[in-house]
Amino acid sequence: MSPSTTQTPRFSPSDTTVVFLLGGPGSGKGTQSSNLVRDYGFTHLSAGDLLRAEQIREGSQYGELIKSYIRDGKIVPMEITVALLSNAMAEKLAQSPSSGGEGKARFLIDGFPRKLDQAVFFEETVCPSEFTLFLDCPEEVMEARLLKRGETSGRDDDNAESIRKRFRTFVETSMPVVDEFAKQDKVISVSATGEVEDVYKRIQAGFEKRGVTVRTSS
Ligand code: UP5
Ligand code: MG
Repeated sequence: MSPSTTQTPRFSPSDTTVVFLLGGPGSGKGTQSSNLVRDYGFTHLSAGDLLRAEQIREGSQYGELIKSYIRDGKIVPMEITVALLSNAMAEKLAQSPSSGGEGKARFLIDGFPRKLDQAVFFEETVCPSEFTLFLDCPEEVMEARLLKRGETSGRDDDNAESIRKRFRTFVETSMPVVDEFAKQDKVISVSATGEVEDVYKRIQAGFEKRGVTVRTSS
């Protein structure tokens, strides 16, 4: 995104790599993240997981708000999500500072940004992204996966009604983020149907093309 202000981001892309991982609900973001953490040394930050943790954190002033937004498949106000992500990044960097160059810290931000203004705000205030990995998956495949997961997940939004709302939000609000990054030639788009391992092979091929090197320890 082109910056609209001269604000300096909290983390510099010269020692921190940020990759966004986007895709519809149930496209396999969480599943493929585990593979990417193992083979590329990413620190995985799922915006949805951070919000769900904040929702149940004792003393959080946002618990009820997050709960109702997630159940309705709506996007939580970005100040909350960006603060959670930015603080999680700072925490990780405090534990293991980036050594720059080949040892540059790598963050895989799963399920964020979900709206164009979030992308702009994050890149201006937190860290510009290197690229976006997009998992492209038809709704009927995602729906079947989510309904199956809903039998055991306990997630408030894994029911037919919430899934429908999540799909609508994704198409209307989140897909424009992917389209915008694609215009900037910053998207690796991968078909997310078929076996988990086959999807992962496509991701690896995309990463190789882009010159992302394998790294086994984070
Ligand atoms: N599965 C995965 N890959 C498979 C494959 N190839 N073949 C067969 N099965 C496969 O996978 C979903 C299910 O499918 C699992 O059971 C898996 O085993 C199986 P998963 O990897 O969990 O998919 P993922 O894309 O991560 O699905 P998720 O449900 O997490 O996606 P959402 O984008 O809906 O969820 P998220 O947690 O990111 O967001 C939830 C809500 O939080 C949003 O709707 C929104 O209300 C809120 N939110 C914000 O407001 N702001 C944010 O920035 C982020 C979230
Ligand atoms: Mg997920």
